[in-house]
Amino acid sequence: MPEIPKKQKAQVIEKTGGPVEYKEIDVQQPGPDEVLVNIKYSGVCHTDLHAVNGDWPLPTKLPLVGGHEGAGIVVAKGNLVTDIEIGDHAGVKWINGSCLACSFCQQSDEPLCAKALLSGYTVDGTFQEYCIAKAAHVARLHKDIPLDAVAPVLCGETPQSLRNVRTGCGTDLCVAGITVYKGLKESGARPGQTVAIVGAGGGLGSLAQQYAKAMGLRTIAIDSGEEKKKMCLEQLGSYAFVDFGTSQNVVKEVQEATEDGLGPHAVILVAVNEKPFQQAAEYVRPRGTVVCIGLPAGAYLKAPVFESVIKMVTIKGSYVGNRKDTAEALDFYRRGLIKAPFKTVGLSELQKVYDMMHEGKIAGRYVVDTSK
Ligand code: 8ID
Ligand code: ZN
Ligand code: ZN
Repeated sequence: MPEIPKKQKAQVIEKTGGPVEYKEIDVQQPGPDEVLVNIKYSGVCHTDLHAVNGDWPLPTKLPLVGGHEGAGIVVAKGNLVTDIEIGDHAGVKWINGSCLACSFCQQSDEPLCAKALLSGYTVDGTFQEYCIAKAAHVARLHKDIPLDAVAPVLCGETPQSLRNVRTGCGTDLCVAGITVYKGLKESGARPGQTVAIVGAGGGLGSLAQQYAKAMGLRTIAIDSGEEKKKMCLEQLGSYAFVDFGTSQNVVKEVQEATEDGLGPHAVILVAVNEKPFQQAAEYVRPRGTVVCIGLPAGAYLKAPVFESVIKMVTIKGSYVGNRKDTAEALDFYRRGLIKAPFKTVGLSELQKVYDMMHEGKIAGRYVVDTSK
């Protein structure tokens, strides 16, 4: 049996608006249907920053330990848990648990469950060394996804350490991949078709390009700045980049980037800004689908009725993924198809990551090492 300490380090939000505080808290015991996961690495998602800022019309628990993209090792389990063992590798994701009995859960739409527990939002999440999750919902990470081998080059505590880049995909990142994989499936785009990824330079966007490529889709990346452009075109497989910061006409440029000028077959919106949500229906191809995933604060969808009707456009939301989507998304990673750039820092440096994220300065994803 692994030794479980009574105390651990965690990043805690005491009040909405932050800041996060790096401090010592108690390690919790798992309930009968739960596991305790020793989190090794956790991805930092813009959702975590929305939680700190209180951006959404859904209150968080307080005090709160954020984080929902954690990868680690099961160290304890409740007596009802039979299909996951101590020592198994597991991922703690946004849907921490659900009732498994309501009409949505029965049909594998557990993200829609009214009783769903949300990691790092309504229950404590992965920005701590030991995290609790419902056993039914933890992602099963195959042992041939070695947690240590995906561990990025360990960094010091100086700001320079924030520049250590490693390309690959930690298991933590693949937990983030579920959302974009699901969104691509929801788009209905078929191999050979073109998908615009809006917010392509961010965490979800960079994974979306890799999943799209693995699914046989062609991608147009939309974001801003030279660093993100280079990453999208040279590392992530997009064949075109539209810079929303310098473009005189994003709608026109996106359409012109498609072979026949009619626009992409689908649009995956992962930006944290309202404007692109209002442009997508204009440049999507007739019969095309706009999939909304990003959750900018207080934003509204707006689309021209005339064009949406005569182009027969579909506009829909997509919210994380179910347990099967999780297993499928992880399988893409296991087969070596998903490589998105990320940088690793200690959990103690989380506030710095949030500050950079707030300024839109992060190309790809940051991952925190809970031991530092
Ligand atoms: O299930 C879901 N629907 C789900 C799951 C996980 C995350 C939704 N999300 C939401 C997050 O809460 C967040 O609102 O997806 C959004 C994106 O999360 P992220 O990828 O973690 O954010 P990021 O790394 O900050 O990337 C956002 C990118 O958007 C770009 C930025 O430059 C950045 O690279 N962007 C912005 I801000 N405005 C843009 C614009 N007008 C834009 N890109 C294109 N056009
Ligand atoms: Zn996330
Ligand atoms: Zn339910």
